[in-house]
Amino acid sequence: METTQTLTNEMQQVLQTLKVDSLNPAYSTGLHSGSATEGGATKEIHSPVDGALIGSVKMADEAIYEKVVEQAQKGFMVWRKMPAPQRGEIIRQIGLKLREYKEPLGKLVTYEMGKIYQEGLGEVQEMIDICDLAVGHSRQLYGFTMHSERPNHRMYDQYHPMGIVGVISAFNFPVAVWAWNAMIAAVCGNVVIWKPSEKTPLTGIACQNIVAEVLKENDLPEGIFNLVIGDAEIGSLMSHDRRIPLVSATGSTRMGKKVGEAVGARLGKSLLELGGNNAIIITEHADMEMAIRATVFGAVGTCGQRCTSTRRLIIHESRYEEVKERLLKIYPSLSIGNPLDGKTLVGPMIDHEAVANFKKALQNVQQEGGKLLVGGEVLEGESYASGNYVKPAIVEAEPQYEMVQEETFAPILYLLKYQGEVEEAISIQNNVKQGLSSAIFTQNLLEAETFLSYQGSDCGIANVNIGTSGAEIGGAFGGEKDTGGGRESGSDAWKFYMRRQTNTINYSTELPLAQGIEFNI
Ligand code: UN1
Repeated sequence: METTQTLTNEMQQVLQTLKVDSLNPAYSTGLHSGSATEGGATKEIHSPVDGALIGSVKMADEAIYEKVVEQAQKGFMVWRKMPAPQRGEIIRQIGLKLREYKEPLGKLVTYEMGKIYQEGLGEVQEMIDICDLAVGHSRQLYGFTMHSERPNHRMYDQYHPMGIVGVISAFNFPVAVWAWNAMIAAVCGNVVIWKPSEKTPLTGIACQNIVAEVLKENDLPEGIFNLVIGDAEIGSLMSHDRRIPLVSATGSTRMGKKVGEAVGARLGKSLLELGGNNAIIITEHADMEMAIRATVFGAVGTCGQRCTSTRRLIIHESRYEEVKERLLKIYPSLSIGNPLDGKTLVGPMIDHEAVANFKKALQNVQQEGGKLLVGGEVLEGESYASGNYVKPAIVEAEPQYEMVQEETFAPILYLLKYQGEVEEAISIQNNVKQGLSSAIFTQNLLEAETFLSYQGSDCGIANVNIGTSGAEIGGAFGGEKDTGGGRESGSDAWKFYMRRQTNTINYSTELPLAQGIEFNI
């Protein structure tokens, strides 16, 4: 971002409240004992909102990374000894602290990432919600008891902490996705090393400070939650590091494959939440009002930069013209601009590279035969000086187009037509490499249940009369195929963060063998 403005008073205040003194390299690595001479290159962070320089961070090098891992190992020795309900108490306090800081943190998310303030607040709320869920888990890390086939034997399974959990997160949910992983991992007795996106490290520093306050108030070591700001090199060190038994990574399929391969090669565990190519099906029995609202939120919310964003709209031919007409009325009236302004619905994209990808995808799809119906322009003028503001686009396309098959992380909605029964729409929806989120709008029970059945959507998330984005934290979140197969957040996702052990205890004076085997010596 070439346009560097000075920080507004409001933002200076926010940074102060969150104690984000990013120019202090110690904070940038999460090591409060660090010194200014340590670390690699310095990276400037500019806001996508106005191009202003928000701060500079030191990128970690291998030496810093080593220090962070050592710190985490020490933290684990303390943390794993605490009974889970006591760990839950610490997470309860983190949830309270997040409530206190909800507004400044939400604002910083908006300013550093570009999503509208309502969504920035929503993201912090997601963190608070996951803390509450983790507190509940702290007394419910249940295993089963089984009946042994041998007399006077007892059998059960239990869950133990694993050690260090590595979290690699993306720019688009700079804080919530860390919290999903970190709070669940921590309540299970693990410590966390977090590598936030290098595009949004300042919100990472803010979270680190919030958590550090709670740890300090409870006389706990800071190595329980660790931060390491670095580039792909650090991600690679984490993926190859046997001291990190579980790496959870969110981002592109390309990145996830690298992480998965490296972690798999050492037979570690990886939890991958990667690209989506999410579709909404609008059937002939849809409530159009609801379908349109969900579509617009899904397609332009977060400027099309959610992994759950709606990218494809699969419409029954009988409703196609109606949908098109309604969308073409709404799109030109979307307020695009400063995401801190309460009236704005669409903020900027994260950076110039994202804008270039948006333009390129539109160019490519038109070459394939797609028809651009609305949007696609990059906005110019003083209010858009960062150069990151675009008009969300709608393109009439065919399901098999290369661009339609790909995830472009941008506000582009492809309109696709289907004929006949709902099975036809489901087949179009499933016929992509990704498998994260999906939705159907219908008032017809048969269509809805078919969509949810084994022959329905092949995605990790399948919704009826709800859009593709905006999942609650209570469910397990993730998807199939190129989305990576991981599940994080709610339901029983916590089990993946623990080491499972089966225990059999013999309280007899005999030593019977299972399966009735006789072995007399
Ligand atoms: C993401 O985009 O990586 O379901 C996560 C949603 C949000 C999370 C998205 N709760 O849209």
